[in-house]
Amino acid sequence: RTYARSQPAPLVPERAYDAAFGTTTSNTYARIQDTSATFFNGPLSTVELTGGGSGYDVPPDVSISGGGGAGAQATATLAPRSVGTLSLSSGGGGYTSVPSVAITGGGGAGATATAVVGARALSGVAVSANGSNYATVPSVVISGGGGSGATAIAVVSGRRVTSILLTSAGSGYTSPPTVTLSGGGGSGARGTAVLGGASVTGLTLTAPGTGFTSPPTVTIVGGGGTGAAATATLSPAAVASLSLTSAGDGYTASPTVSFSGGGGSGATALAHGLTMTLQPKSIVEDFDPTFGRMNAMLGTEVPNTNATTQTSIPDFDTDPPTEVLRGTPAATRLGSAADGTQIWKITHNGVDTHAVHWHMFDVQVINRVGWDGAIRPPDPNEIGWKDTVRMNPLEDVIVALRPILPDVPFELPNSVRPLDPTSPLGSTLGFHNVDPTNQPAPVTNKLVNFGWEYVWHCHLLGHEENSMMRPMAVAVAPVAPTGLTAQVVGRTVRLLWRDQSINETSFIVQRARSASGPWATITTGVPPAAGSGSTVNFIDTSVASGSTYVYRVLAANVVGYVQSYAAPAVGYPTASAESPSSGISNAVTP
Ligand SMILES: [Cu+2]
Repeated sequence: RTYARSQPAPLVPERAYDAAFGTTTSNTYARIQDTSATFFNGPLSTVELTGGGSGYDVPPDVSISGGGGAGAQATATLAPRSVGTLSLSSGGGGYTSVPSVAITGGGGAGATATAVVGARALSGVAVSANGSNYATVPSVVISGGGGSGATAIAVVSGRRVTSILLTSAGSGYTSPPTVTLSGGGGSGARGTAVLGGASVTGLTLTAPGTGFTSPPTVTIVGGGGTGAAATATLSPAAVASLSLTSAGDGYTASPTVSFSGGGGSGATALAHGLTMTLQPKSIVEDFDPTFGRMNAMLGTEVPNTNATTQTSIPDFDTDPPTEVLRGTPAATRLGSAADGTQIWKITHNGVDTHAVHWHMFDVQVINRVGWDGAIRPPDPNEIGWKDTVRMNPLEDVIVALRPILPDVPFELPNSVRPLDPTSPLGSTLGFHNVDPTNQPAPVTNKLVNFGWEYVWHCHLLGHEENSMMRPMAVAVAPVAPTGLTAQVVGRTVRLLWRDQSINETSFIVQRARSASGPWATITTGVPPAAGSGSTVNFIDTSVASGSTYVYRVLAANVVGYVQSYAAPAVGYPTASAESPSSGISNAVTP
């Protein structure tokens, strides 16, 4: 136990390892049909909305608690919505006809509304006929038109009615009332009531529209008036999505995700830890065609195949590497999918038990699962880091593994060699010519970058000496380039930098409009320099005039058999490790 606790914690948390490593975890056994594994071992990877709930006016707050960790945060987004209500904030005035209502913006469309204009007062009474013979002022009666209270007096001059003065405007008129003049000894005078402007008293939503993510703008125009204004409120909605804004750390079990506020209820969610693909590998037992003896080989496995498709793809030791990894120094646990760790699911299509060994790897047995589906935890003597694991017939073994990168006081070069060192370059003899997806993919003997070249093999001599051994290519990040300068030359920008690495396979040039990014990759294909210390240049011809560009450069190390194939073949896998970026340099084009 003391020894175990001096080691890095298990890659994949599992109860069987708790006593040895002082951890408290739940099991993460892989089943026979699994193609990926999910577990909690630090940060969260995603939060999954399992129920949207209903009635939310604004996105609810999301809280993540428990599970042994802290710091994870998420935000909720509501589903696109309809307009629920319109609220008149000002009726304005002076409307002599019904104005139109426009509902715009907010990400949606299709919402329509009509305005309701209030009842009106009179603005005046016009004399439409003066009449004659008025000895005294006639009386004026205003009636009808739906309203009441309007009063007026007539003005007589030269025995004619020359004007009618409104003494009270009344209210509630929806159409012009009738004006009647009587008395005063004369006849023939007539008046016409003129309605005044009104305010908007209401809005009627005639279609709620769809797709609104924020309240749209309501505009009231026309109708002769001014000043009417309104706001829209969206209808309540369900939570439509969640975004993990901070992954937190320290989670060893699923935390609780809860929702509060926002006016609604019922939203539910699950937090997920890390999910990693199980890399399908196989042990195949064929027959040697020359001597008829059994010939065990390592290879890959096509997942989810059926009875009519071969599932195992055996590989010679000279076939292109199918085990390629990113090397990450000082990885202490499987905290992210990019830290160089892989999980292999090795299925054993045969009858012998093999002692399979990985050179320079930390290997953790997660579990075994028989072809009958029975899950078998690691044996007591398998708790801890291993580099050799027993492979039983008709059983899958699931292991997490990562390459050990020893600290060395100098940079190590890549292993670049012919696939088959016993054959001339250009030879096409002696390869299986099948890629890991089981598609034909012809191979030519050529120089291949194996990076830091490790192997895995059976430890039984009769097997390993008969090709039950495969190379593994580990990509180790180069040293970052230095001394980047960017210089405007004519209509281009010329970059110069100093190579500091002996294991780069290319340089990556990235460009941004400011030092804080975002960075766009201009090219991944600047050829490597010979040795380290030499100057490398690249000319960026895709620049506009009058612009500021910020540049940085990275060195990349790509391992594996690099070759493109026509679909459906996907070819052989490669892995890339990039250096940190160089310093930045600016150029301002004229
Ligand atoms: Cu063996």
